[in-house]
Amino acid sequence: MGAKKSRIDRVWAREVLDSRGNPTVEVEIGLEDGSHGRAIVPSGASTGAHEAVELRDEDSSRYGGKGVLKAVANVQNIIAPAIIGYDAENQTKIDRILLDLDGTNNKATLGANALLGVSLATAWAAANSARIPLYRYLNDQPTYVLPTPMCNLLNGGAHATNSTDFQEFMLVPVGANSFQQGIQWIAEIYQVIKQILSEQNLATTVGDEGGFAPTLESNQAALDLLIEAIVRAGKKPEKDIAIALDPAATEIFSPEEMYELSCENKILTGSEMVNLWAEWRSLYPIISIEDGLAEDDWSSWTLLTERIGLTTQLVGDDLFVTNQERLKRGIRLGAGNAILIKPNQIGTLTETLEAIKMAQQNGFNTVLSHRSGETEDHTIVHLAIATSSGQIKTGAPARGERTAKYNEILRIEDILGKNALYLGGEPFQIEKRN
Ligand code: 2PG
Ligand code: MG
Repeated sequence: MGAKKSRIDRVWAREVLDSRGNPTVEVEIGLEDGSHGRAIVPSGASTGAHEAVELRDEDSSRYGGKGVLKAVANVQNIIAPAIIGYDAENQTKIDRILLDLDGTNNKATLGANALLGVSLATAWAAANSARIPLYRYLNDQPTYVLPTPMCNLLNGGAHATNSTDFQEFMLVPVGANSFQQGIQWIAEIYQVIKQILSEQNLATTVGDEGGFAPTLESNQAALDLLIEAIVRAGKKPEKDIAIALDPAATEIFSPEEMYELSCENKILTGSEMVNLWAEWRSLYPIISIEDGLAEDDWSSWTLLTERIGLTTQLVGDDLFVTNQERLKRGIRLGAGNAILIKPNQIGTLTETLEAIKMAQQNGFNTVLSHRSGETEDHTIVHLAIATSSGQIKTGAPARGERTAKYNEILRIEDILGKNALYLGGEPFQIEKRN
């Protein structure tokens, strides 16, 4: 224990609400010098089987069993006494204590929601104590790469009922000169999509991540709708705006190991899914496909990577779950070429940063990501910038919990001025590997 002013002297947790109206964990950490850090933990819907455990109360008398009072109590009764007195600047030590207290690989004892809230609030407290933004506290450099956003315009799958089988149809402002210009383009296209949907008498209601969720005749119709909107907004598909997908294929993978496209009445094998992605890739300006295959369908992942992996970013979300062991396996098998990074899939900031490092050292692209259940917390923005990830996935350019992230990037871009770099489509390029 150091004699520093950044010693932790208060740890508090409470139950707050996420964007779906479900409870989640908020943690506050106070330091001896009066500095303070706060973090709120997000929550997924299309969660991977290999993710760290999100501890829920399972008490049906509150929030349909989704309460997080046990996780809150774990922070206050078990974690707080163990970390009070330690220096918040020693993130790896704090995270080590958390891991040891939990004692499991999947954070089942205390809950990844309890651990992550403490881990991130510690980092915020330390950054606030140093009076610098979190991204600079994590990595002090003269210039920073702002993340190019993958913005979710059409929601389907587990994030919206009666919609497409595939979960996310996203747009990427690859040709913009700045983040500000990129997000402006996307927000303009968002309004155009709304207009097209009204003209066609389709629903303009939105899904969990703020994208529209119309009932369309096929999954491919969503791509055609995006292209029409890009063009109507006066932008060029591919050159200005590219498409990125997250079909979240684990969600449509049956126990018989088949992919069920119920909106089209089709059932496909792994290799037929690979063919579908290769075909779509040749017809549309798709630069990134996340979870195009299920979380344990490793052989199809390798096949897909061999087929289109040199020209297309193939992102493992449920496949890798921000977990270094699974990422190692992917690197070894040539399964995918990028990793989605969701801190709550693994549970601590240190492990999150290590997963990013491992990916980057092995030529895998890294994408910081929100969850479908989000809050005003914008920590992922700072992580994307600190790690030069160059990419972020954080939903539609609408709804407060999504714009909280975009607005934070706009703020940082404004403050950094010429020291903020926006690289457009460059971070999506695939590093040549032997
Ligand atoms: C995903 C995420 C976020 P969820 O699949 O990538 O978009 O969804 O948080 O529901 O897992
Ligand atoms: Mg995903």
